[in-house]
Amino acid sequence: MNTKPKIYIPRPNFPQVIERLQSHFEVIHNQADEVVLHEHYVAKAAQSDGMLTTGSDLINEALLKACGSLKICANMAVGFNNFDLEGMTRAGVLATNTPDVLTQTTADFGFALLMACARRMVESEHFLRDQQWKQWRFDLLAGHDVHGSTLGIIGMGRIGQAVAKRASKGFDMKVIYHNRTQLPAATESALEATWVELADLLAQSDHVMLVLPYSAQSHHMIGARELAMMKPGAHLINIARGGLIDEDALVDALQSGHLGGFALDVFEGEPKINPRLLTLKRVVLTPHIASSTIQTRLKMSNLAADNLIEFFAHRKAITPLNPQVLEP
Ligand code: 8YV
Repeated sequence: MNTKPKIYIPRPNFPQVIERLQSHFEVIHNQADEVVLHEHYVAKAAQSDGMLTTGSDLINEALLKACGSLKICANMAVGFNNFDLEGMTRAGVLATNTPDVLTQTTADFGFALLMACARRMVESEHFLRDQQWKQWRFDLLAGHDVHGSTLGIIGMGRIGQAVAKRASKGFDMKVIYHNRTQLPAATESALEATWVELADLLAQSDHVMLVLPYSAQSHHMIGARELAMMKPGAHLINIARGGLIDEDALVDALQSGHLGGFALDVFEGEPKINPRLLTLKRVVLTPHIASSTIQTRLKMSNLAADNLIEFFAHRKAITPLNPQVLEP
């Protein structure tokens, strides 16, 4: 008897994608959105041949050890810091992610956070709802211009470039960026973006946006020292991963009056939030939703599903992260 491969999906997902997967696989899913205790998660993964994971589902050495039949983890995310990629490769487990499909949506949201933060939109709404608006004032909730100002982008991959395009073409901003590798001259000129050293980027930018991958090397790359190097009154926006920033240093930099504000879509230890962040006014805090439009999340989910289907049907993948696993 031909048994179907087993796929474990630890978090709720689009019913139509689950249905698609059910026509190829035996699917163990959690549509009820029950909080999965770590040991149950490992136990279910251990019965599976493949998983459809999200950025919150850890695939580490211990899980790989316990899950001998696991052959593929298809992440519904472009980031994959939840994967021990080297461990997966050693264990012969294929890792895939969902690049491209979320680029524009995520860049839109980064820009929305930049505008909301610079123009103090969330704080203004609270002010109004709290019935504090008594009369017009010349400096009422005055923010900082976005158009014509300088945006510093740290990490110039697909999403960074999509943010740069919005900034230079749509808002006439000066765009500087810092990245391990400099973009080809033609791309730089099309984006009107200039590579600078990190220290120069921090010193010159009115707004700094983080769009780089998180790793042991980039952990807390923005700490007290880097924050002090930022222009007084500047804004910091993070749509990458929370662990890039030392959150306590960030709160200190705002409370001292050095920073003008910040906007975070990602947090270290999310969904738990550093309680100090919750007491601040000139900040915008959102629950990791930069890629969250129905259209884009559906594309991400289908791409993760396509990777699973392609792998079990043809031992191939559309967006593999460790393609060496597929080599004979
Ligand atoms: C996801 C993300 O929503 O793609 C990423 O790397 O951060 C987000 O788009 C999140 O990781 C859930 O998978």
